[in-house]
Amino acid sequence: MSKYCLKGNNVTDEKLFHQRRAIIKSSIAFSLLTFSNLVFPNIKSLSFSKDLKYSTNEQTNTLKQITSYNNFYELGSGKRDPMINADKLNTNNWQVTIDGEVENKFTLDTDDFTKKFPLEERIYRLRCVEAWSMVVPWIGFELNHLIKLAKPTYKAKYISFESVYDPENLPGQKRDTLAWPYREGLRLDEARNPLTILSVGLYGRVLPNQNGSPIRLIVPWKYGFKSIKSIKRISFVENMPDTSWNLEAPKEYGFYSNVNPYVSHPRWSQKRERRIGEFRKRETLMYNGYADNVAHLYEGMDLKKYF
Ligand SMILES: Nc1nc2c(c(=O)[nH]1)N[C@H]1C(S)=C(S)[C@@H](COP(=O)(O)O)O[C@H]1N2
Ligand SMILES: [Mo]
Repeated sequence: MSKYCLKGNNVTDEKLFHQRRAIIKSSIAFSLLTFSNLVFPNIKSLSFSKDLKYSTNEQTNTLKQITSYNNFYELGSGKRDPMINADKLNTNNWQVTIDGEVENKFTLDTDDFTKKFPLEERIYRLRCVEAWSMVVPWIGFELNHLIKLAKPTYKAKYISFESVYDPENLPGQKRDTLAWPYREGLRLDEARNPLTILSVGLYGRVLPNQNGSPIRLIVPWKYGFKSIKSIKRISFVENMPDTSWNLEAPKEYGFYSNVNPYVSHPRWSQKRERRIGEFRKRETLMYNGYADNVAHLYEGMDLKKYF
């Protein structure tokens, strides 16, 4: 038995234990099975360069932490639901539509993500509005590359993003827990900032379903909910778009949602956060530590009003 053998893991969740037992039983070469093979059913690895300019050198969270403690309401509202229901997300023949106020409307399929854009590994902190955080080695490309292909017209001031809508298969969409499909938005200059990426993988492989396969946004200076998963449509628009969390609770979730330890959520403080895997809390940093890159975007704005 190698140290990677599943039997060696101290799994506490019983359902998970039985799922794994089933997988072990059905596997011929079970002694070679690793956690990574479980999480990445599509073992396709990606080729990418390592970014040093924007990546943090903090310790990354483990693959297990990154794929078993998630928010993905389409797959359920519990932190383990996205992992348990991961196979309910069908990513076959995926297409993303790019439309709205642009000179070039187009669609991208999954192969285009890796063929049309230079992939980089970006190690970013992700700070959830619920006051926990993780460090993830994302693989992706700058959203600005896609924006340049689309050529926004002078009318385009914002970008609106829409996730998958598939209530037949996605358990969370059978109820109206949120305004489906999940929607998010950015101001065009925020979208063009080099920190903003579209991610197609993590830890060197294509994205696990629970992390928003096949393509999701990452905006590291904003609360995690802005980083919309499993994107189907990217529209360039003139007016500030609706976002699912703002529609749900406008007093709690504003359009900007920049990480800000000085503006509390109405129900809790944002001063500190728990890094998943750690016990002692960390101080939350302004703009999640990316102030040098993004503070200029909000100069002169009242951040209490535009939260
Ligand atoms: N479509 C969609 N995207 C989503 C969510 C969601 O429920 N649906 N949850 C958001 C929230 S609240 C967070 S914190 C991050 C979590 O990303 P992760 O699970 O990859 O860490 O995804 C965001 N993107
Ligand atoms: Mo979140």
